[in-house]
Amino acid sequence: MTHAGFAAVIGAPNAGKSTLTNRLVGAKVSIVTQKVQTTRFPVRGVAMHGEAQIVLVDTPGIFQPRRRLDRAMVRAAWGGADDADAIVHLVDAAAQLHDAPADRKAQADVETIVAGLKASGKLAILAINKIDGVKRDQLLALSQGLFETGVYSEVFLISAKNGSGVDDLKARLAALMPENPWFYPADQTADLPARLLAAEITREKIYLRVHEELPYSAAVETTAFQERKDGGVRIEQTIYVERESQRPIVLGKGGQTLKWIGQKAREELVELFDRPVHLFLHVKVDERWADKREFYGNVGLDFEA
Ligand SMILES: Nc1nc2c(ncn2[C@@H]2O[C@H](COP(=O)(O)OP(=O)(O)OP(=O)(O)O)[C@@H](O)[C@H]2O)c(=O)[nH]1
Ligand SMILES: [Mg+2]
Repeated sequence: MTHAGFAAVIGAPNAGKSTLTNRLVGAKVSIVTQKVQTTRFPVRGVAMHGEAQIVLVDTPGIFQPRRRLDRAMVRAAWGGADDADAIVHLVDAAAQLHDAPADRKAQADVETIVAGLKASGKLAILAINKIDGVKRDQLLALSQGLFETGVYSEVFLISAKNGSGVDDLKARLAALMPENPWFYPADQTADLPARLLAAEITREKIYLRVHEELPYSAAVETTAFQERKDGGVRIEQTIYVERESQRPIVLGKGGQTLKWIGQKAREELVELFDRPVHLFLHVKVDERWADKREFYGNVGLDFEA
């Protein structure tokens, strides 16, 4: 008898949700950077465990929204949890134990999530992440404190980065999947359309390269995706930034930064699509890209959230 279901991974920005999703799937399905609010819309990844198929739903971080895009992201994250057979609340252990401004923000976000879970009446699995960076004895107090909120059925201590504890979590998720035929072929790992996946990969390289200078204000759109006669693919993408002053940041001196971004993205795309890729990047300034309806529809976000 086969089992299949959805497991949503929710948590504060930067908790490691995408890293965990990729680790559970065993392939890169969602982009990862050191920046908060990297994931902008729910991304599915398919993990197999024996006869069980676990469709992971990596979600945007849940935080105090200010702009339209923020609200849509947070709405989408809770939506992912609503529809799931299992919810994993991923908590960054280090952020809970430290006291920098970013850590305090993360702590407030965790409180909001606990309150949201309480209101939903659903029990979640608490997964305390990044245990590679904290002392063992601190973890005990942390997990006890969180468990006492009453919104969790169980606790796992994991490191999404080095894999510690992740197999146990995977086995548990598999056991929670209801009887169902598989939703995806057993060898499929991702379900984002190629154009969107290609745009995400370029966005990841932008963040990795210019994360300090560029806040959350870049978007990437694939404008052309053409199969070529030689078996390769020609991809054209537009990088949107919000201010004229950000264009030179993305371009870099003599175009060096954009060149690096293009090279790194192309290397990954070649591997992903397993054929030659010709990638062309353009930079456009559009103050209002984050307020355009099409952008939301294209990635499955609710414009009116
Ligand atoms: N030390 C350590 N770092 C981790 C671990 N898991 C993730 N990270 C790092 O944490 C950062 C954020 O990881 P992501 O997977 O992008 O986090 P996220 O929760 O998806 O973030 P958003 O999409 O922005 O909400 C990256 O720099 C990861 O390498 C872990 O187990 N240990
Ligand atoms: Mg993410």
